[in-house]
Amino acid sequence: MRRRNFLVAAGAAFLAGCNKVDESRLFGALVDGAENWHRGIHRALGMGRITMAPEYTSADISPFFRGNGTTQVGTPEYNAARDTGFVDWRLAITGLVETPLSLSLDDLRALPQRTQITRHDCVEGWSAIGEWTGPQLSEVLALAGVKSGARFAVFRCADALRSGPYYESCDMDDAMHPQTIIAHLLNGRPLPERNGAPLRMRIERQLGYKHPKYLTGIELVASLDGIGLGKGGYWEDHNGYQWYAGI
Ligand SMILES: Nc1nc2c(c(=O)[nH]1)N[C@H]1C(S)=C(S)[C@@H](COP(=O)(O)O)O[C@H]1N2
Ligand SMILES: [Mo]
Repeated sequence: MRRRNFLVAAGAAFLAGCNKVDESRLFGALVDGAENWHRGIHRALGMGRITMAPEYTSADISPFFRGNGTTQVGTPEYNAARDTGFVDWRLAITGLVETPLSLSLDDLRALPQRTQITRHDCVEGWSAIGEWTGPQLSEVLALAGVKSGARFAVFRCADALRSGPYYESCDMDDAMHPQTIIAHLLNGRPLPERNGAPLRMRIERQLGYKHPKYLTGIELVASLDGIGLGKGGYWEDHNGYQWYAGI
């Protein structure tokens, strides 16, 4: 929260010193509410598309990357998939794309890979540093071809919590960000089940709950209205978490 308050303060200072922003726009930003304010400032300061989340060295890697939320999926389908090394696992790319795709782990491993050592921050008050490897989401979306009108990427997961399967979403700035990857390795090894085997998103400019595990599908949509209860994610819908969780 201290960082967020700093961001808001820095944003206000930025706007105050910026004569391109007239007062009506400033007023608009203020009445849009704190979340849009946060998002707007984050983007205005160039912290969305352009800047990178900090990356660390191998010496910084946490000896144990804890699991949080679902740590065992527990369905017969998942257990069967896991026990056969996820050979039949498919990631569906659907929605506002020219060519819907159904990608195997081998398909994803054949794409150019990005490895990044980043810090994961959970709102529950813990952090861990890990090295993640996988293709950039932008690479996969380039294969599928993004249709005009796509504004959000929605992520579908294999685990069901109390109110149904986990899901999340991000805007196209985060979807196309170089550090947004579909990770299949943690610290050079296939993901442990607790950390989302076989695939999980890393959206490094966002808090922990924006990194969906046990990924089965990515859908590009024009609006989040029809997704879950309409707030764009499981915790947003069921626990009032903010959709824009930029750090
Ligand atoms: N499918 C799914 N993804 C999820 C969750 C979950 O319960 N299910 N929990 C989220 C939360 S709150 C956090 S902090 C991180 C935890 O990632 P980890 O288990 O690798 O530590 O995953 C996020 N992604
Ligand atoms: Mo979390």
